[in-house]
Amino acid sequence: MRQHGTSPRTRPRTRLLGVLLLVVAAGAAGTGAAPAGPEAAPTTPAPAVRPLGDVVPVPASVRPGGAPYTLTARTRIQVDRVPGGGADAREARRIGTYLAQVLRPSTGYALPVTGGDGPGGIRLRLSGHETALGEEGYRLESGPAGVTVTAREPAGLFHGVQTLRQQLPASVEEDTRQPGPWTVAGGTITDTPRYGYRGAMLDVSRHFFTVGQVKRYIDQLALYKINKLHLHLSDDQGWRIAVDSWPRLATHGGSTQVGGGPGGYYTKAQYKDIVAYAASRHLEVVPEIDMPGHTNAALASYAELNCDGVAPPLYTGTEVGFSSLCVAKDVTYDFVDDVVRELAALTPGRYLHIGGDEAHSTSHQDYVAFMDRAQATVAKYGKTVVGWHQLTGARPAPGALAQYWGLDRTGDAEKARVADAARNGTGLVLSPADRLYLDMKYTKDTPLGLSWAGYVEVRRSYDWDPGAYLPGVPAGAVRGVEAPLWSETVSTSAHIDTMAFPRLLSAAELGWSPAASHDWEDYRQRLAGQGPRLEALGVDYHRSPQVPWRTR
Ligand code: TNX
Repeated sequence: MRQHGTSPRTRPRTRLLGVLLLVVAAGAAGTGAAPAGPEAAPTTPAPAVRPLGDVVPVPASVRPGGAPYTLTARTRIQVDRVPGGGADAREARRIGTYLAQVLRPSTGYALPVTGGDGPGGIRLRLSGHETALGEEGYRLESGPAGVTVTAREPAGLFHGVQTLRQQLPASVEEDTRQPGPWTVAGGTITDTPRYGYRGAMLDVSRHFFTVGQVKRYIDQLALYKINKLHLHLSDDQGWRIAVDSWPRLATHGGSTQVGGGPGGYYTKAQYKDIVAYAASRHLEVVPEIDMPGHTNAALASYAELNCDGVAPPLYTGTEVGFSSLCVAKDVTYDFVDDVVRELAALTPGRYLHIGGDEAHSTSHQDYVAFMDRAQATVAKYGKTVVGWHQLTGARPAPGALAQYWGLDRTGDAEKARVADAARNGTGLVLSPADRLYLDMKYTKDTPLGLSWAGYVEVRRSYDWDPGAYLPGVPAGAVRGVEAPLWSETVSTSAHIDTMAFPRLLSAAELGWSPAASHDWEDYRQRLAGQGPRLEALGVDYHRSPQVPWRTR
């Protein structure tokens, strides 16, 4: 289930310090955990109970109180029978099994997943009456007899399970048996997300990532309630998805990457495997084919797509803005139709992203004409268009989403164009490059990454409000946030770890938690508590000096 990939696992260096911190944490929790006296053996961590709500993203409502619950060797995971059964019942059961798989290796408990609705133990229940919990919300109730997670929809149960996981000690994430105890503070959490779109983008074009590497990232995203995985499947340097009607896109266009090297592509079966794995973690895949610019890999694969009929060589550099599909040729639209049709058929999600950024070698008139036709094709195959925010300079289709990647310092005219589109019904997903681009260096000393948008340390990634970011945008127009990870300099899972973590958690919290909970001091303390968890998962995150990281 958990894949540790290529990432190095770090081990605690100062066991004693860890014990002291655990004692402090237990005391602060005020949950009645037995205080460890001076006689406590330094190698046995004192019982530590994480205060209720000490999770990322912070829940909408936390009411601590009452005695905690401690898992035992006899704990069962009960999944209530759903009246009428059906797909939701099967999914609830599957979520129970997923939770058991997370908890079994470290606790060493059997944790049988059973039907029934008896009291005690861990209980997962779906209830259609819980309308206030919406599509993704949940309630977690913890007391001495057990922990119950209630939701209206399976997605809510899944998110509630992530909260339960984070309430347990970080060592629960280990894949070998740990001492415990496995205690969840008492009280009630009631939680629903601020935004429905909480995304992460992985650029698999500049460097190719295997199915296993993508699944590893999906598992990491799920822990923080991210619900969209945007895959940037094509760019100048590589085409990464098999298309039956244009096979050379993958076999030729996918045969290299930035800096040379073998590249790669997903077969249709592999892509479906990613989509299914993402769905099992309640993430929707948003596939992107970037058009009409960023298309050198396609142009190199088929000479007829070029205005001059000559295929350029494959490209392994990192410049942008030099390529364009031939807007005047009919064959271009046959190509777009075939690609969108095949990709839409593989993708159960609502969205299809058509890029539209940095089309610097396409005239404005051509750009508008091309985007009109490309958007119509997406609608023809039943999907909702997403485009980079340059789409707002053309004619966004009704219902389209524009992904804003400008900066604080982006000019007023460009921001006003985006705001105009938002007032006219275009939804916005916010990915400001100087806040949420995970490929920006943290500081000048960060070995990987780019810095065209500036340096983005953890506080900068967190300390802004998506609801008040662009002037003149109506509240309902902001659909959420997304953290893109471009991969010009990123080529391994260890690279993903250090660039995405911990900044990805900023996006997760901005997307999920209520605006009123925004507080850097509180956030950095909770973030500090994620350090040991990420370590236990084998995630080699950036040890930002802005965060008072806790050691294990
Ligand atoms: C801008 S933002 C790009 C990408 C680059 C990225 C590097 C956007 C839609 N395009 O092509 O990879 O910057 O940070």
